[in-house]
Amino acid sequence: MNTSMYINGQAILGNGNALDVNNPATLEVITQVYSSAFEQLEECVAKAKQAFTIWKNLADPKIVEAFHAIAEDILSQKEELARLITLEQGKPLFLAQVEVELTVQWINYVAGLNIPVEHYQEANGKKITVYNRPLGVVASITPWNWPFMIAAWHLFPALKAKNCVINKPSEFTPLSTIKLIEIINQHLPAGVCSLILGDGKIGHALTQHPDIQKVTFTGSTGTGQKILENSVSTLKSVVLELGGNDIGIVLEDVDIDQVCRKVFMSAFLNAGQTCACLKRLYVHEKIYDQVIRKLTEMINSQVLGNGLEEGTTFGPVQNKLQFEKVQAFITDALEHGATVIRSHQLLPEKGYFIAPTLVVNARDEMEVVQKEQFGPVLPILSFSHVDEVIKTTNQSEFGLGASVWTKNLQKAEKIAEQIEAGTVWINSHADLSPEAAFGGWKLSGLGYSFGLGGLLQYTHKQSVHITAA
Ligand code: TXE
Repeated sequence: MNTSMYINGQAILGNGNALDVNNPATLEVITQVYSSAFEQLEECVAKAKQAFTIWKNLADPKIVEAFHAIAEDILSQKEELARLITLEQGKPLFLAQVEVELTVQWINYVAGLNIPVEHYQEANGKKITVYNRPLGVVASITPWNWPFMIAAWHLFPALKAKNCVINKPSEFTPLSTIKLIEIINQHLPAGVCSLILGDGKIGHALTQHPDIQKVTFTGSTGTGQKILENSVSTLKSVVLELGGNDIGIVLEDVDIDQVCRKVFMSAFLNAGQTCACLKRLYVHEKIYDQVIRKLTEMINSQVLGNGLEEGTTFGPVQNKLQFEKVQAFITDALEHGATVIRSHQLLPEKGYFIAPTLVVNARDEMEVVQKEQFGPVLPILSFSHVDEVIKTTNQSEFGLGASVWTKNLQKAEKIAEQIEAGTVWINSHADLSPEAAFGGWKLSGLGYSFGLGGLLQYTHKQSVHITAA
């Protein structure tokens, strides 16, 4: 199993301390990876800086060709990659396969984007051309929930804009990212895409480095704030995709069965460990009981287990900290008088398994409603007037996403307009598109990913004013 970091295109082992990589479904140690030593980080940045002098001048068709070749290689290794994702992350194999497929879709989409050039002509004859130039070396810090796909979300736009990139994956799930960087390095020049390994300490050193021009980060709000603080002395720009507490608002006119199926998927996708998951559900009081009944059926139909075993539909939570955090939310809700409905499946003996859980009669002041649970627990509240729910939505410190569920699309669009969040879905949730801007308002983030706007986050503007001599 490859446990190397990548400096200047070379696979080498870290000189720092050894970190266990665990299988969250069995608690077995899969392997150990060695953290990068600080001298290795220095070397990595220096080599990336050197590689940038060549990469920034490469013709775009060559980059496009390389991206398509990388995408093909990934697709041809889909099974092996998906198994690796399941092994370290815990999600069922079919979902890990989807993660690989979506990654390929995203890479091909980014390959097709063109960086625009603007032209202006002034009355006095002066011409102005506005370019989007690459930044230099970009640092990417990725989390453990969708380790393979989120790494690609960071790397490919930055590379397409002709930057060099250094990624640091989560210490909990480095293996699939190592494989991704290995494949990328088979197609790109040395030093263009590098990898360092380790925990937050090496992440901190990377994001603080004076030769890093930009940091792209997906993870917790607290770490995002530290990265932002780190960017001040060198005025680095940042893209921060942070936590959320996405609301779903279900109006009384919906087809309950259909909506519950989709709500279930959007709330419990990846055992609820997705920033854009639906995290609290507000249901009109007239259909509240019916929705609870249907969602109870849905949680009871899940097959919990090791994602590598056939038939598993629901995996464990990825790590111990997250496991304890989610359990604490359930305890708090019970202590505050909520009714908790857990799927009636027996839990596997080992592993960070939490049965999919509904918190019924939840109230706004409960922690599981106020905070991001990032796990398989959905609080469900009832409402009588939608205006109250819009007010509650906007009181949140987060502003990542929200959804409105109704047959009345006109009404839904009016509600969307009032919601303070980067994305509002109508009759779906968490279904992202490579074309549409994705980013959070308030404590959910800074900057945007995806689409041309996401690509341009990895560029500087340069205006060239040309006056005839
Ligand atoms: O995230 P961290 P954690 C949320 C979710 C979860 C919580 C905590 O609510 O419960 O965050 O998860 C690296 N400088 N999300 O503690 O610490 C770290 O090594 C630079 C939302 O695991 O933010 C890892 O690579 N880097 C989310 C990455 O940051 C540092 C996905 C993320 O870890 C660092 C995951 C530092 N000082 C959790 N400290 C989403 N938005 O999708 C840590 N890291």
